[in-house]
Amino acid sequence: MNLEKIMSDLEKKNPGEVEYLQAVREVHESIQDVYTENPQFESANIIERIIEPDRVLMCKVSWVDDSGKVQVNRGYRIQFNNAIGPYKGGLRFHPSVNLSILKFLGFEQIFKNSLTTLPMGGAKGGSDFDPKGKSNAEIMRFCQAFMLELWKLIGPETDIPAGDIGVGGREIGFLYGMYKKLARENTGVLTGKGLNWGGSLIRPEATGFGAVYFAKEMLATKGETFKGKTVCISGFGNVAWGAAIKATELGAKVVTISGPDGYIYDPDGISGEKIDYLLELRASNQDIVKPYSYEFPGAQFHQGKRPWEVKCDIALPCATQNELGKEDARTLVANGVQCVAEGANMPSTPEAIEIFLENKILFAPGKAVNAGGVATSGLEMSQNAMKLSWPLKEVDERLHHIMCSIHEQCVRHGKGKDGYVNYVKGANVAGFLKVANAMLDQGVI
Ligand code: NDP
Ligand code: 2IT
Repeated sequence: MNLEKIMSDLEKKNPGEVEYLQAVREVHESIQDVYTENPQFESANIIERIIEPDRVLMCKVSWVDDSGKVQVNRGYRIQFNNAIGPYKGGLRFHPSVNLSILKFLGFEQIFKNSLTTLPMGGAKGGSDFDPKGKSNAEIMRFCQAFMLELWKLIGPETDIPAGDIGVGGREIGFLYGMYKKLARENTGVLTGKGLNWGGSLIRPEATGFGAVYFAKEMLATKGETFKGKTVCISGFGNVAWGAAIKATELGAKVVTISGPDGYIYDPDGISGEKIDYLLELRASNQDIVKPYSYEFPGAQFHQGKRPWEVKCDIALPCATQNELGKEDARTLVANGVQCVAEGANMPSTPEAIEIFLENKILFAPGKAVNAGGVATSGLEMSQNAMKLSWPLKEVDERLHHIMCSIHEQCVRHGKGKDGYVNYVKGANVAGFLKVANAMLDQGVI
């Protein structure tokens, strides 16, 4: 495989799609050896086939705001690869959403879903719609308008969307309501549904819980645990709050959370009623970072800064892509960080990852660490297919078991001669092999 030729061809075809090219390069660098060891991949041109999405929907979404004005957004669904199961992946609503960001997320999702041990292919979608400051009625009208396009492409055995940035239980509800009406069926077409209408226990907190279960396994390779450790978390959304709760439960102290405008440092720890307070603000569409510092006077708000300057043992980036750069990585290492586990998708830049690996820090990528979210979506699909719901303990145990199994796969494929586990390589190789072999089995389609 000629990596540079593949990358330059890809760049010509997808000019300026920096996030997508970044994600593809990382996977390709990791799989060089297995690609050479398995000439059947080259003969079947697996690389060229895996980096091209099966299809891309890009559509206009028109809706009417509360003042009666017509608004126009762009909607997308990228069905990337369904070699091992129906397309599966979240929807992101954020003004920054574009084709490059969704293609990187869809591409990553292929390997993440493969790691979960469940039969799910990779997809992603969303819109440049900004939910910030919108009323419930506006969010409902937008979701309904988006579903008018989306429903033709998705289905419980075809493509199953879920949440991501800007999409939680409320948005899934509005999307589901419209799908149900159009398709005339009550099925598990979306995951992250409400508990009363087909949702699974633990799904809301699954990504954060799973991330901490994974980090717990990483620490255990060094005989360490969460107990008594200081944890820095970025963001405070779907992923971050579950991570904060579980890390605290395991005896750690979470001292930061963040938003786009800065971060909060609370030396007393962010737990219990403080998390309840943050969740209430979040549910009412309000800014959460600044009000927190007024409500809890021991806490400090650092405008325009990222939490990585705070001394910690464990860092859990849980906000967005490329939010942790080279200088942040240097600072974390200088401050003695032991473990960096990515709750978000691709939050560390390639330069930051290089610094973690050079310094032999326990570092694991999003596609392994945050796979608990989509894995629990897979468990929601199983429950929907069986038309029953599992108790909390059962879902949590299954999630825990899946995260341990992902960790094992990363160690199996990522452990070097010196005993250091390169989780980036391990996750990419393990995720890739399963999909590549399935593609070989199924012929050229
Ligand atoms: P949410 O929208 O619930 O939360 C995102 C958080 O990050 C919010 O606190 C948000 O602040 C903050 N944030 C968003 N954009 C930026 C930015 N540009 N700079 C700084 N902070 C920012 O999203 P999720 O928690 O669902 O997603 C977070 C990450 O986790 C994403 O990378 C997503 O792809 C990934 N992920 C999500 C899963 C899920 O199940 N939801 C599963 C696996 C991965 P504010 O709200 O103030 O804008
Ligand atoms: O990035 C992700 O894995 C998600 N946003 C969750 C996807 C899902 O289908 O649950």
